[in-house]
Amino acid sequence: MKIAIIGPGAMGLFFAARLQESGQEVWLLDYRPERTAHLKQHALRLITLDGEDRDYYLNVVYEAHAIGPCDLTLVTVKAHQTEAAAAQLPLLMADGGVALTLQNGIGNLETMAAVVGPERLLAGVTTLGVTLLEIGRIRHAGQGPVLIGRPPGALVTDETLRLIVEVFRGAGLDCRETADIMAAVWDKLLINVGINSVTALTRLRNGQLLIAPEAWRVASAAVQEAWQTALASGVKPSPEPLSRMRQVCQATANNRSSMLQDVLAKRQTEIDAINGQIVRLGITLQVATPINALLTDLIKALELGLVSGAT
Ligand code: KPL
Repeated sequence: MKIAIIGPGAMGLFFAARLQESGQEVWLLDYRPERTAHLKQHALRLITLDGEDRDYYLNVVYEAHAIGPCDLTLVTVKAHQTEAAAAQLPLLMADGGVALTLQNGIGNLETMAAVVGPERLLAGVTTLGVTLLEIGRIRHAGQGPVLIGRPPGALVTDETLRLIVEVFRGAGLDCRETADIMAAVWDKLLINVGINSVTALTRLRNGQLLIAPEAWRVASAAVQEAWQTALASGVKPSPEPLSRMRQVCQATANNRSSMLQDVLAKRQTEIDAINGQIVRLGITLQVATPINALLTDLIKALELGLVSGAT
């Protein structure tokens, strides 16, 4: 299968390495020329879960034209870069080709659908842990399934969906098809709503949220608001989001959330696609979301002082 991956962050690089290793033709599309040049000249180093170093020579390009039509296009950019990534889709998606978003937050599908329509889109969610150590160096930090499914409006056939799931499995990943991908997207969103902004503001690691009652209270209140918003919008996430958040904090105790990593690296965060989307939906659906509004404002204020240039 010919696969394009837009976004060589930690996840994009990880999927590129594993899919290429399993025999797929993989192309990475980068939007930063200096990083493209680095990745072209140097091998990607992946530190495996066992602490082993593995090197991969990847096909990295700066222009979608150089890739041409693909069977599958993975979108792994940060949420605020989705619009730019979506603009590349018409060049990358072959007739009958499919695009799969594996991103945090909500709103990414709508941005992609505005360019190529919803019919050939798939959504995915993963709790795989991958950390970007520096350009060209990533660490596989935790196992987790990759769930893939058809969002509303998608007309991707069963055969194509199964083939894509098999391609991920062929790369040694625990990939599963799910009938209600929007519930899975919201399950992850509810966790991110609670953990990401609060850890980014307090600089706590995920596990430390469990021993900081004030921080836990704020995170829980944000999740409760998001849960009400989900129900009002007709989505059916799994019950007991707070106990799931607790489990994720335990399972990833030593990790810094992706938003805390963004703040520490002075990068723009995904606050708009996470707590910000809850606030927007809350306004439309008349659900009060004051804690999410406050967290969004605080992170944006923090970004103003931190983000100095392009991310
Ligand atoms: O997805 C995550 C993130 O950091 O974005 C969690 C699940 C919170 C793990 O750190």
